[in-house]
Amino acid sequence: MKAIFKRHDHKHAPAMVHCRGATQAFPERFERPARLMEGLSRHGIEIVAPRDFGMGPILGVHDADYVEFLRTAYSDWQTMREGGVSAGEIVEASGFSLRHRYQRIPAQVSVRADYYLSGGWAPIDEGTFEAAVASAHSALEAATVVADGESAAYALCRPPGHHAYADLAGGYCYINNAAVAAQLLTERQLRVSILDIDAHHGNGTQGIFYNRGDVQFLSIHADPAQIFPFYCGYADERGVGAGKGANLNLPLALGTGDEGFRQALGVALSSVDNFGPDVLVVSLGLDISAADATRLLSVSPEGFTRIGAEIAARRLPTVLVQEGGYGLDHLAGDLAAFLKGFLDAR
Ligand code: Q9C
Ligand code: ZN
Repeated sequence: MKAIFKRHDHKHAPAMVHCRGATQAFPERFERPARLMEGLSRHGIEIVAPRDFGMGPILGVHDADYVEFLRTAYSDWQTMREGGVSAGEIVEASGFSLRHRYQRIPAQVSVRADYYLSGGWAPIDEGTFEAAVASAHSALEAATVVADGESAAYALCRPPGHHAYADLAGGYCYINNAAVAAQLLTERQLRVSILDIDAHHGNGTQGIFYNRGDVQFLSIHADPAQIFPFYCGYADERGVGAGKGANLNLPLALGTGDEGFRQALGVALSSVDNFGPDVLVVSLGLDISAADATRLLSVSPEGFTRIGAEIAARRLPTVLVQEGGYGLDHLAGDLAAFLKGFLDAR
């Protein structure tokens, strides 16, 4: 199995964000890829750079006005007249926007930031757009090599993607890497299931495919009534129109450990069996770890190995897409533990 990562020197690395009047540290850190690469190296996995897929496949999932905002927001923000910001300041949502029956999205970058950035956890700095595009290209490369016949590939995506909707950033996510990969696969006439095992509900991915029957979305996550993204991720969200029945949420009580997670995984994987996909895309969040600072769920290293093995036992061509996981000290060990199960069972 190959891993895909675009080494880059751009700095998508906001230090602090402002949220509800408080200044807080940004947990999705620049150092994460090095820790994840350490996990890959424990299995001797080769890391290659993605091809340049340009913007075409990204615009197959995201709205053009949203992508244009991401591209221009930082430089516009430095020169905006209405906000009185100082040079070098990052772009953040601070006010409100209307998403019901709106008619216009005016040009002021501050107004657009409120519209396109959901809350305080999707700041844009000088390197954000370049990093998000590179991250999506890694997912596209992994999807391409699997569509071309490899049995699996791992995309080391940073920033993560599963909270990004077609026209809305949030939760450290700007471009939805798993969705962009899945869309490429559907264009190769493949039926896709996306299994999201990040600790947070994959609301962006759900939103992108909610009315589609060619992509199934399944998410196991900590109870959204308690944690981000709050507004969706509940069990009664089953899809609409052609997508009716192709969306499955399995929320878990905060603190759920190996056994509870494995039960939910069994339910999700039987649903995958029923759907009968050609390819599986896994949104692989390591923030389900018992060692993660977020302390949402409590999966042990042995639990990760088991999860990897049960996913691999489906014998489906599989695209692994990195999502969350924030404790720098456990990322290598938990990724290596997942891959041990995943690689041994193939
Ligand atoms: N004290 C992913 O795991 N909540 N995103 C921030 C920090 C936002 C998580 C609270 C969580 C977003 C990809
Ligand atoms: Zn998460």
